[in-house]
Amino acid sequence: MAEESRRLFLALWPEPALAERLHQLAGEAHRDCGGRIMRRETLHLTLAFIGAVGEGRLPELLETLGRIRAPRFRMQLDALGHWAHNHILWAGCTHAPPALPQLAADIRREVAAIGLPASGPAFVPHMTLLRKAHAPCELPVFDALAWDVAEWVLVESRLTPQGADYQPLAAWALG
Ligand code: 3AM
Repeated sequence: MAEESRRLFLALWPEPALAERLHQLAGEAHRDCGGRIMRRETLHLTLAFIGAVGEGRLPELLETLGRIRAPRFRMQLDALGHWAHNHILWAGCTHAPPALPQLAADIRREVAAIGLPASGPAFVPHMTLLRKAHAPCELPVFDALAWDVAEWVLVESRLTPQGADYQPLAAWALG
């Protein structure tokens, strides 16, 4: 019988209060750009997308990721943007703290080192708020949202007719 596989990625997951604020922003942007509003509980910042991983490789992946050491950091979500190529309306930061791309690079390197595809486009930190969104005429103005990042998570993505359903599988604290 074929081995079960899981569709995996690594991400930062906001606390409910921050997710709520981002969800409100998504609603404001939606008035102008339309598209599909991401559900509050699915909002995240992807660090690396791995894709299908066979069950048998999970222990090795967990052990490898668990060896990564990285500092806590604070991020200011102070920007909204729209990408024409994939019709995403996103929230991000004008100046990402260096620890953020460093964490993403460390993860991608370690995942690649055990022969898994830590692929995806070059790392551009963003949180998808709307999909299939038109280019905005005018983006909502908002006060920067501070995010004290204390952990990162391994998440399973299950594709359903209602959209992706995300299940956290493991979390690692930042030092
Ligand atoms: O964080 P965002 O919303 O930009 O689009 C998927 C989502 O990105 C992306 O991984 C994130 C969590 O699902 N994703 C899905 N399939 C992908 C692939 N084959 C992918 N990223 C790269 N390659």
